[in-house]
Amino acid sequence: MNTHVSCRPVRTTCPYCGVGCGVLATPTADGGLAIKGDPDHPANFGRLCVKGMALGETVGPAGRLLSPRVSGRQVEWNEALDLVARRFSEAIEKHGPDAVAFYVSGQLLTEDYYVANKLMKGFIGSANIDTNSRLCMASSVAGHRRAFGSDTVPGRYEDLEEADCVVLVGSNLAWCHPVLFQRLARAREVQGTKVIVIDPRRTATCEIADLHLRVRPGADAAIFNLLLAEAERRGLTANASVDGMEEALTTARQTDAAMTGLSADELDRFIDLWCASDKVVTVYSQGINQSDSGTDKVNTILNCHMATGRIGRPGMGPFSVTGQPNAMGGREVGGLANMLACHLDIDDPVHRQAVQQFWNSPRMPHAPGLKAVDMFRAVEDGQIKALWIICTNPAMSMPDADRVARAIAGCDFVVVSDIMARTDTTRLADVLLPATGWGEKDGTVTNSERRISRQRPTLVPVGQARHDWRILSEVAQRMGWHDAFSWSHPSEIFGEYAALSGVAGQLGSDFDISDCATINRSDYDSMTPFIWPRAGTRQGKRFFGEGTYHTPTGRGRMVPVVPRLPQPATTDVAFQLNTGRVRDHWHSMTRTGASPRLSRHSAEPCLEIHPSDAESLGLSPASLARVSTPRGEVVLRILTTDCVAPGQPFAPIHWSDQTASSGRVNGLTPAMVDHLSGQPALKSTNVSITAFEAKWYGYAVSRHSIDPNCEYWVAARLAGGYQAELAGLSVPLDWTEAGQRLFGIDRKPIIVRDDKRGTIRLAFVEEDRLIAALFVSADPVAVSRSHLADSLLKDIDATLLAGRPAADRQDEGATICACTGIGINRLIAAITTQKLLTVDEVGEALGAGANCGSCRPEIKALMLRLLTDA
Ligand SMILES: Nc1nc2c(c(=O)[nH]1)N[C@H]1C(S)=C(S)[C@@H](COP(=O)(O)OP(=O)(O)OC[C@H]3O[C@@H](n4cnc5c(=O)[nH]c(N)nc54)[C@H](O)[C@@H]3O)O[C@H]1N2
Ligand SMILES: Nc1nc2c(c(=O)[nH]1)N[C@H]1C(S)=C(S)[C@@H](COP(=O)(O)OP(=O)(O)OC[C@H]3O[C@@H](n4cnc5c(=O)[nH]c(N)nc54)[C@H](O)[C@@H]3O)O[C@H]1N2
Ligand code: SF4
Ligand SMILES: [Mo]
Repeated sequence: MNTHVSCRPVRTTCPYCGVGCGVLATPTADGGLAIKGDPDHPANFGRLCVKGMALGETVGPAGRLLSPRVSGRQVEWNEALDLVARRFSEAIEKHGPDAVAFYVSGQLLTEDYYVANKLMKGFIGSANIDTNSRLCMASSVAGHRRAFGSDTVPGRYEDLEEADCVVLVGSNLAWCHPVLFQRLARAREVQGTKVIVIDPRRTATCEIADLHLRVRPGADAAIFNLLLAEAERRGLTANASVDGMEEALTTARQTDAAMTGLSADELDRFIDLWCASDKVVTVYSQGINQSDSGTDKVNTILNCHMATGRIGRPGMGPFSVTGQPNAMGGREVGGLANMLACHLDIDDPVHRQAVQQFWNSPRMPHAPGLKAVDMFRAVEDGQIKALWIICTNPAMSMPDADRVARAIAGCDFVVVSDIMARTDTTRLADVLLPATGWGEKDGTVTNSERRISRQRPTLVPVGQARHDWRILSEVAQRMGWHDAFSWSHPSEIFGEYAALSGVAGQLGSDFDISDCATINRSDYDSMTPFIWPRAGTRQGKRFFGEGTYHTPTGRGRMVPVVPRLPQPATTDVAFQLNTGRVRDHWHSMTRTGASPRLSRHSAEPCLEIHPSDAESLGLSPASLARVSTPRGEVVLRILTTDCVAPGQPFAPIHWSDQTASSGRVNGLTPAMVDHLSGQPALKSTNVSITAFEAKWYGYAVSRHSIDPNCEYWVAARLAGGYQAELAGLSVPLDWTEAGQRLFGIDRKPIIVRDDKRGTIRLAFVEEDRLIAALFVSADPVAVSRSHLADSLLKDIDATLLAGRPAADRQDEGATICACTGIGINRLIAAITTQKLLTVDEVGEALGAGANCGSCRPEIKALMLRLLTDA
């Protein structure tokens, strides 16, 4: 169990999304953490979303990797580190520096990232270090560099509050950047900001939209081309400080509006609103970046802002919001295979030499290294002999993930550093190294608005876990580079990095934080969040507002873009599968999956599909479907909804082999990339869908973990236990035995059969307490999940086998407010009987939506639905 470092609240930063909220974490007597938003942090001013609020539930020792392992055997650190250093050195000696690779993560701290980059680029002498940001931010990076001459995000959060119009394109801000969304929603309430959402799906973000454009998937570039041409016609581009305007305009004028799938009226409204608002911010995210023409799409957005001068001043600008807590820090520190540290250019010999000199390093690569998709291809081809994966789970998050998993499994030597013992990737490692996790780690991160904040430790590392920077340094030292990796505290690494940024600044880089170069440990410890460049330093406060860019001419570069649509679906593969995130889970769920609170909102991977598609496929709601491509297959629960358009189903990315029998959607996606950025197209995969012919469906709850061995299962945490959704292709001969095996229990269950309805219910009871229960039915099991979950905590009552609460007890239904556990049924009852009219009134009456606010868009949508149904 974790023990305390201190009992006072510690100021730290949330480890999830790129909003980068400040957190006050106070160790509790039971070794956990009490969590509150930091009222003084300028990203969130005290607010936290439900994921941040639940951090205390995710820091326990359960499932953590506690000691180094070699081929599954627990070993001492020295043995593991010696082995890693030796195998990397041998591979380099025999096959050259490009025979090894690091695949790292935007969830590393800047200090970790700096050390990994220094080791690979400066000392091993290869640029084969790439990061999961390739799957996330690479198209934005490439677009920025083309347009601005540097990867600089000019926006700030307050711009969303100061704008007259905010466009959210390919961004589900309500679920993926919830606190920033709340800031926007508040500004809209106060000053009537116009909000436009461009997304083929109707998402929770649309709850605050004045206009929702259901763009044809992939057609965004066409919209921004049409906008550019019209802005010019209206005389808005007269004072642009750009090169290449004519070419961009000529191409833009040729755009066929029909391509967007939108009506002339919708397009007019969008263009009118955008052109009428001097202060306009265009926020974009994965619906733009994750495309095989993502960089071009980014540039169509940047074109509009640069051409109209709507950039770099309060309330205006293009704003690529970063996904991971340190996606931005990783870009600054040069974590991508085609970048050097501090926004320097790996293709520029002067830059390379300056960095080499600063590092006093033996060698430097002369060219960019392998980008993620190519890196795993090189692993597959046997070109990479030693691979180190740190803080990311590529066997589930890379496109064509099964192929990536096979490539990793076939690699000569694979090291994985993770905080958890079992993930889809750790199971493929030769050497497993236990890293410290959030709450234990110590360093800095940069959020979407370029604000550098501290993550501070509150807990003592579990087991033998070590910091990622330290593990990397210890390997580097064993490879013979003692002095260059001899830090004893992250403040020393940060200081060195800041000093390097001064060298970069001399070469014209905008990333210059050299005022921190002499930082000492106590200043580092008391560092308050700051946006670079700091006011008063050489660079001033805002980028590009004066019309000066980082290009050789000092003018912005417009890029002509011919919009391209993804490959259309065919009769064989009739559906374009969209993928993305759910509200309360984070990526492969290694952390959020541990929290009962976060597991309530979506406990199962669902295929959101239009009712007309489901009907034509003969799929009834809540049944199961096989979704397949030539690469693989997943089985998902059918959720019929008109939030998705016909032909465009949506599936979440979060389920891995650890949490579901076959929920890993990247088994389906192709490794097709944008040729400029190397970012894969993860948002549109042509798939076919057929019924999964389940002979039985089951739902299980248990105080102890559940061990399913049927064809379909999805497991989740509950308060006080576990649950599993189940289904099988053949019916077990003996349900008692099947139940006993499922729960690992020998005793006999109470069994209730209803042959007419085809249902069987088993309850395992111990001294009047429910230990486990299994509900089986020929159709999707219709029992109240929330009631059964609650009954785990309470004494069994006679209603249990009915699977729903007694008449005098409320059945919550699906959880909406994860903080209070309030479900849809209680909300409906309260809204209708108490005649509640606003989300705030619901908050006052029930408490729902009044805490972290993550569920406010859903409560609002529910109220609207009740109003229209009434
Ligand atoms: N709850 C939660 N929050 C997260 C994360 C998480 O795992 N869980 N992860 C974080 C990370 S790393 C990232 S990168 C961000 C991602 O944040 P977002 O990019 O906002 O999230 P996604 O759900 O991936 O996709 C956004 C939207 O793009 C839409 N889209 C798909 N195709 C198109 C298209 O052709 N055009 C347009 N305009 N839209 C399209 C999808 O329908 C989806 O609603 O979220 C961060 N925040
Ligand atoms: N189809 C589809 N695929 C996608 C996306 C999509 O929208 N659609 N989105 C893509 C995007 S934007 C992203 S960012 C990726 C994310 O994909 P991944 O980065 O692969 O997902 P995570 O689950 O966050 O993996 C992080 C791993 O690091 C471990 N970890 C956590 N903290 C630490 C630490 O401090 N140190 C170490 N060493 N390990 C730690 C966790 O246990 C976990 O195993 O997925 C991408 N894949
Ligand atoms: S919005 Fe939520 S997940 Fe993102 S940093 Fe803030 S609390 Fe964490
Ligand atoms: Mo991401």
